[in-house]
Amino acid sequence: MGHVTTERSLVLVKPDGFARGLTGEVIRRIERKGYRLVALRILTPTREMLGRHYAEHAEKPFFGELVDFMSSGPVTAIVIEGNQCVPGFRSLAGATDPTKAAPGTIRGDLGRDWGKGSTENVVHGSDSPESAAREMAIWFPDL
Ligand code: DAT
Ligand code: MG
Repeated sequence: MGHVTTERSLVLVKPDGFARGLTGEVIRRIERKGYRLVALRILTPTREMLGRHYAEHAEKPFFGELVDFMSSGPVTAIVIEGNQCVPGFRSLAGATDPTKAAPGTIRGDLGRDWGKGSTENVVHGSDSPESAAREMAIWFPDL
């Protein structure tokens, strides 16, 4: 009965997507897919928040550049809801590298390499329900 279990995912329209005016386009795709918006806020994340959000990548060579980029301007943080929306949004988002992401996906249609490889890739989506719960506590502590 797994498919009757509603779940939530944490989506971010990253600073590149926000600055390019793509928040509405990302929300449009989420809503057309049939997922429900639960919460939404615009904020410039602190490095402390990003250290928690990207804790799994703290030792990666790209971590410093990732935090610099993610703290460079406003993001739109969104909680979405719907059966299997965690893998469903990952599918909408496409592959991490926007150069390789398939056409039809958010990253494939709206993203590209602007000189920083995979760093600027328009959106974030939780990779598991457990990650979603952990991330929602960072971005929506009152939810
Ligand atoms: P995803 O966002 O698809 O879940 P991830 O969790 O592996 O990807 O990495 C988190 C973010 O870090 C990703 O959205 C962009 C950045 N990133 C990942 N791999 C990278 C790389 N090799 N070089 C530069 N940035 C990278
Ligand atoms: Mg990830």
